[in-house]
Amino acid sequence: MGWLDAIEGPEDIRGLSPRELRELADEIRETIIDTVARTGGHLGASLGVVELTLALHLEFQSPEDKIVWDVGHQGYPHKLLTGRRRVFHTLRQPGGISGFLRRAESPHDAWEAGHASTAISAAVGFAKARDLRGERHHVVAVVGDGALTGGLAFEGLNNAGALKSDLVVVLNDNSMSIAPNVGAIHAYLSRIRSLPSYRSLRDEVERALRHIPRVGPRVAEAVERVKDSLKYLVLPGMLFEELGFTYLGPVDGHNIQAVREALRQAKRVGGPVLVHVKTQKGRGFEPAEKAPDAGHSFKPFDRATGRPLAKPGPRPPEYTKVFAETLVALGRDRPEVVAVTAAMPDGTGTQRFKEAYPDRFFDVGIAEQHAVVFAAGLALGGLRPVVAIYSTFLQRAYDQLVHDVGRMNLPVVFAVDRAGLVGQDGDSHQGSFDIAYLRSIPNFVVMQPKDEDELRHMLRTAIEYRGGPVAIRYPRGEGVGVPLSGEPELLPIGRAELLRAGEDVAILALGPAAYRALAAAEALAQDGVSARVVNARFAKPLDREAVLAAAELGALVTVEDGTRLGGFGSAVLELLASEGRLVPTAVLGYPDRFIEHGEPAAQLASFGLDADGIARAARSVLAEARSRRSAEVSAAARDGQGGPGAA
Ligand SMILES: Cc1ncc(C[n+]2csc(CCOP(=O)(O)OP(=O)(O)O)c2C)c(N)n1
Repeated sequence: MGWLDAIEGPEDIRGLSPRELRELADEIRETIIDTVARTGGHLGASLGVVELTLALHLEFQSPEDKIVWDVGHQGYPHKLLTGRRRVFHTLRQPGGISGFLRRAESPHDAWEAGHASTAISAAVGFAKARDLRGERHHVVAVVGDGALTGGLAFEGLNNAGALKSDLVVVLNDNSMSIAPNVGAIHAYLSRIRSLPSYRSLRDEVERALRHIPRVGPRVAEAVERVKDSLKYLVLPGMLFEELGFTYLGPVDGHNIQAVREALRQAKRVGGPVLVHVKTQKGRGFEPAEKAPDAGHSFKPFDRATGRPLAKPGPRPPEYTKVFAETLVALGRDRPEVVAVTAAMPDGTGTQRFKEAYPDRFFDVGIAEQHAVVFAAGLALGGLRPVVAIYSTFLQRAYDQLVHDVGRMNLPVVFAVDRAGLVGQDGDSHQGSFDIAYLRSIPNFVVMQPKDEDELRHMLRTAIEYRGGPVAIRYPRGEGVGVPLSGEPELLPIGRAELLRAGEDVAILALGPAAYRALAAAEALAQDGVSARVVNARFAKPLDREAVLAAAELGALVTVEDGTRLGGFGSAVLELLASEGRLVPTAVLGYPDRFIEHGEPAAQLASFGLDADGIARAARSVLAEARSRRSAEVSAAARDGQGGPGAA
């Protein structure tokens, strides 16, 4: 029995001695490592904040005080301390607790995220609401140095400095985003990381001076003035001071007492205060500490070695890998091709492009908006940017897609990875919306390959297309296992591919759903139903001829791995409606709700998007079409009997 077993909530850690707290920290680490070895998850970030989390819960009284975690992937120690110890083994499992913070899980989860850089803005909102309602609790945002590369974080800092409400921002600086952090702010933080803590020394002097009666305050003011002129030379954190924050630090984030002292000081100072805490990502688990991403995210692994548990047999390559290799190959004799990532060189596979062509690769940090506008500039400057961003994170750059790329009709290629269900990361990360949000922008071509080989063709097609922006969406994980053909081919824009002839019902599928549609057609054939299967390839422009020809059969099913609202099926219905050719149609896609974490195959089945579901939908539209037809026939017969020409 350890300390952790007795902890039901943060109040239970308050009586522990410094030594006991350190032992508790060790137990928290062990529990996290053991659990993530089985479940997979965000190990590195959580291991890095164990002591920081303890210090926060010791100095702040959650849930009255609001602790606002950025991203939320570092929330495992927080979960263990706030009543979720017994269910922690269900982390990220279907029906289990989330890998991020969830308001529905605990009153201690003041905020929920998944995307980076939101915490400061949210905390400023919490602080202002508190002030206006005359409440007195503390508000503290915890934000990583990676998240600080996101423009939104600076919008929050800027506003906080102006509003001047009491607010503590803890900068959890581990020098890492997922990959090593990038950019000028990172270089700045690295410089001040190495400086001794300045603030405490200065404050001690000031406090001592103020205690000398009469002369004290005046001398302190003079010291303040001297400090103002000197601080440009010596004070760490000037950037934050200029933004209206009091800067405290840097503090060793693995020393609970030191962090507590800094947090206490922050509460005393009042106004917006930034506490700069230095931590080590992956701390306490050697395979994480040594990993190039400091163990950001682990699949289930062998506890002893940290190595991923091997999957049996050879597996098809992941879409990301095929994209990355094709991009490198296409870049070889196309010097104008450049690659852009927003802090995800490994996740998007663009790291390979970096290795092949270091000068033509750009990691801009967690800055999707900048990535898109930067690419617009690159395109106008004569280059051919390929911007690889996950579907969910590209949402952040929506105005840039519309205003800066679509409107000027610029030839930027968007490689929209993780389009569709993503599994354990859950609702903040599902790639549900990109078809809907991209196809509504004029000038965009939006396509999705049915398999990893077609991805190669689409990438070449997109890079050689001169007509405007192109988005290629493809899912997380393995391809379908088709052989990769020779040279990538050029595909005709806006042309679908007939995969199976059929006369009773047509299934129009976008992406790998085409294979499920083929399996459905096979099952339908057993029942004597002849189903046509079309690989749509394009959500925009639609293959008008193929869609109208499909409608001729009188019964249609559309299938896509994305929300039903405003997606590919909607596009088909819009076309049919505008041509006056609507027929019974089942639009299969994700339901209109945020989709929790889960096992994608099971989720697809529950949405009726697996082969069985597609076959069911086909039978039902066919039945509807037949009953309509027979109703029409009987109506015509009735009309015929009563009509003037009746025999
Ligand atoms: C808008 C957005 N883009 C990309 C990501 C992917 N992502 C998740 S965590 C992370 C790194 C965050 O770095 P930092 O804030 O320093 O936290 P750390 O993991 O180092 O603790 C990134 C890029 C994201 N969550 N949100």
